[in-house]
Amino acid sequence: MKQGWRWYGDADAITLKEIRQAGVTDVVAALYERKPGEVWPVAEIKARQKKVKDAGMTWSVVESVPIHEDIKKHTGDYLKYVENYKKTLRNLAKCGIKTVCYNFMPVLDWTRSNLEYALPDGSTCLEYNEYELAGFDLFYLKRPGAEKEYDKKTIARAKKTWDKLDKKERKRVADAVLCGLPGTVDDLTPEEFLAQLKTYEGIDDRKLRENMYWFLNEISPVLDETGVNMCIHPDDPPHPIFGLPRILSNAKDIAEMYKRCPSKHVGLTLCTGSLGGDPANDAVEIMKKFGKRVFFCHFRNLEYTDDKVFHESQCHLCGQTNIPKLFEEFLKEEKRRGEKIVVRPDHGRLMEIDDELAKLKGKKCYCGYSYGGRLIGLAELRGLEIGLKYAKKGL
Ligand code: DNO
Repeated sequence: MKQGWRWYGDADAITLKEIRQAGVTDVVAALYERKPGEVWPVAEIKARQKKVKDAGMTWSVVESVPIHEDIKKHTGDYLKYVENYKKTLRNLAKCGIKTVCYNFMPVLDWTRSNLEYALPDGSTCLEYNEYELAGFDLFYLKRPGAEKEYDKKTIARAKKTWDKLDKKERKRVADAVLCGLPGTVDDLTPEEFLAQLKTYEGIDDRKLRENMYWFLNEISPVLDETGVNMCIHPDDPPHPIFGLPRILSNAKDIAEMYKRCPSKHVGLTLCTGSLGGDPANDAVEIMKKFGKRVFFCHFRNLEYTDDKVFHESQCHLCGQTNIPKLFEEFLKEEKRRGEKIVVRPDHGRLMEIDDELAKLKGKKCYCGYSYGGRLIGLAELRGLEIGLKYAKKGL
């Protein structure tokens, strides 16, 4: 694997020097200051690239070039935004950056209910509790029509869960959804969120899929011409939320996308944590079946504490997904291709060392993007790779 690490630019509490000392060769970054739909100018890409290069690493993966909501909805100025997207892809290719991660989740990016779930050792991680989310939807947001989308059992459990939360805890859930996570384009008030959800009325699962396939086929000639690989990030959680369709959640969705978008440059970011949000997903099988078009990987793991309630694991290798088995498949694919693939340790626990660093620097790291937790995650992955190669010379 190529050892990757997500860097949030100058705003990031973690410096490039610290990243390099973690063993990283490949930085995953974006022009965060550019809004969805804008063209990324070559000069700005080059400036960011130079910073990474001067620190002894390569900026090889973009995460993300966000897709404008008009493209997802196929309305408004979508044609202009698609042309802009193509220009950005060409500009990135001119600079030699040929791996682009993105997602096609409407309105929200990844979603959690608790950003500070405490583990027994006092470190914290991110948690997803379906019942807290449903409680927020039904009793706080009071989204019109929401009660029709949950079954009776879920509503009863969501009510029980929500009734138990005090005011502060309810706000914790609301903030986590509306403004807590990196990737979220804009922080939203409940009113703004409801208004955005309304703009998706009439866009059902099938329509959103067709819009995505249209977009990918529209940019495919540029991908074929430049060699840029587009790798979609799976939905997180991998099922519809707040009445919004989610269309890249499992093997069936990936198969349909591959079939409908035949360019070999239309591929996948294999994110084990996102896929693990549905226990029916088997990431090892997904790697086996779709590996040829996996261009980038996020490795992490989940632990379930209840039905539909999970948090990120203490160890990147242990939990819901069999990462060692998956890594074997990953190494086979690298061997087949004759090329290494960038992997980044996705998310990490917030540890004592991170609190100390934040005090020293006066800068907090982004949720999930701590130094301590990811340092351990990357070291575990590195150890696994060396161990597997040592044990199986054939890999
Ligand atoms: C969360 C990330 C996502 C991801 C985007 C890609 O940690 O994996 O925010 O970057 O969905 O577009």
